[in-house]
Parts: sequence; C-alpha cells; structure tokens
Amino acid sequence: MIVADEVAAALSEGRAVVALESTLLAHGLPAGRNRDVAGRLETVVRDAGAVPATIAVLGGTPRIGLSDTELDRVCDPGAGLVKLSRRDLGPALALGRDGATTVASTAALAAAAGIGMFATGGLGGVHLSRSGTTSWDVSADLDVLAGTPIVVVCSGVKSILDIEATVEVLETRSVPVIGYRTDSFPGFYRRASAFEVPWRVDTPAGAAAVAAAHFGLAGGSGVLLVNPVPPEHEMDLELHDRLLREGMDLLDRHNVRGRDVTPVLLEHFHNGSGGASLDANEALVLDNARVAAEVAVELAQRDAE
Ligand code: PSU
Ligand code: MN
Repeated sequence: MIVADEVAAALSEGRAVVALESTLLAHGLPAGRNRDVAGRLETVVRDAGAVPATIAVLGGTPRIGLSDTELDRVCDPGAGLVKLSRRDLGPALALGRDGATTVASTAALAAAAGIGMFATGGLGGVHLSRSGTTSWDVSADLDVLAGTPIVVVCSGVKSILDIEATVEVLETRSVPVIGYRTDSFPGFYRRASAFEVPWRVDTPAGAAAVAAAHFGLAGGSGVLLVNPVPPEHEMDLELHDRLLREGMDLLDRHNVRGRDVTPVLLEHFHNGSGGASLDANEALVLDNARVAAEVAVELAQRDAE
C-alpha cells in the first residue's frame, strides 16, 4: 500500500489521523456534489487538528491519503470505480483496478496502516428480504468491525436495513455501540430509531476514554460511536417513510440485489426528496468527521501522557 507522506508523518509522530472512506463519495453521492464533500470532509478534519486519510484503491494499489487529483479521480463517474468490500480487495489488487472502499475494506486498510479512527456516514448492516423478514444479506462491515481495532464514527444504519438485527449482530460480535450525545441508535436520515444504545458519552474525552479502555483489553474488536444527524438537517418523518416504502418496491420491481441495493436506494432517496436526503447525508458525514477528529486528538493526547 502507499501511505501519503503527510499521513505517514502524522502516524510516526503519534499525531491524530482520521480515515475516510471512498464508497460514500463514488457511489453514495451524485457527481459534482461528491467532490465538494470530499474536500470539505478533509477540511473539517484539519480544522479539528487531525490529518485526513481518504482511502481508495487506485491502479490496484491501496492508497492511504489522496492528493487533490486522486480525489478528482475517485469522484469522477467516468473513472468507473468499482465498489470494493473486504472480499474484493485481493481481486482488485491482482487485476490492477480502481475501486472505492466501503466501511469494511476502509477499516481493514486503515488498521493495517496503523490508523485507529475512521469517520463515515452510515454503517452497512443486516438487510431485510423481499418478504420483510431478515435476509442473509449481512454487510461485511459488521464482520470487519468485529475483528478490527478501530473506532468507526457513523450515524447508525439506514432505515432500509433491519436495525434491530444489526444491533443484535453487533452485540454477538462484541462490538461496543456508544451513543454520542444520544440514547437512541440513530437511523441515518432520522436522529432516533426504535432501539436504544447500551452506552452513551457526551464529550470527545469521554469517547476517547472508552476507546482506550476497550483497546486495552484483549479481543481486537472495533468500537462503534454513533452520532445522530444534526437536528436542523433531519429528514421529515412522513417524507422519509414514503420514500422508504417506494424504495423497497423499486428494488422488488427491478430485482436489485447484493452490492447494488444500497446505491440504488440512496439514489431513490436523493431523487425523491427534493434534495433533503442529500442535505442530511452531507451534514451527518461532515459532523461525523468533526467528531472523529476531536476524539482522535483526545486519544493522541492520552497516548502522549
Ligand atoms: N450507507 C450510506 N451510504 C453509503 C454506504 C452505506 O448511507 O455510501 C456504503 C458504505 O461504504 C458501506 C457500504 O460500508 O455502503 C455497505 O454496503 P454493503 O451493504 O453492500 O456491504
Ligand atoms: Mn450486502
């Protein structure tokens, strides 16, 4: 893998670094808007005193930290980046492909580079099947978190997933879920779901203390820090519920499966909400980057003491 000079320097000096994923850019946001968000994410991380490391695979090489032109390439729909989960890394490397990394593959690459903090929008989870029952489409994000010592800051999982099953799998796999200033597991576009979080912290120092204690124990699992979408950007409940029903119908009619499910549903929300879902998506991922950077700075300070 190639680690950008700035990221390598920060890691060797024990300074705060925040990993960022590229699937949300290449496959989760529309062209143009994605490049803008990519730049703003890095700025938010820097403003909070940490170094951003956006992760992708370019020409078959995992890249930890991207230049402006590399970010352009990731955000260019014409570049045709494939969505790479953890299982796809070997083939993409061997075949020399360009790909965007999901939470699973970003976390794996970040941890391999020595990065312990990662901000994203939504975590993958357990999907519902056509009949509304839980399916075997369980995101590799959950498995990788179970075996990778990294803090992932996200706004929960989208309501298109089986939230209860997702929370249960996280418990089974010994991943602590910590609410950041919330008692509810967030539903991505909505601040709260019907499910509670087992633990809560209210400050970056509190989150850093939990992470330090968790990583001090044997086990090797990650920590999920859930930060709800800022209140002023939360989607209207009725609009949200209507788009969700329509989206599930759309998947059914077009027989959408596997790794296409999330991008197709996201596009439906973006097209059908008059920009409200994009606004929420952008606001929450930027806020998660800020929180992750603040916690990373606290963790770096603890390590220095
Ligand atoms: N949730 C979002 N936007 C996204 C994703 C999830 O709101 O872009 C992406 C993330 O990269 C996540 C991936 O890791 O989708 C999960 O995909 P799958 O369910 O196919 O594992
Ligand atoms: Mn899947």
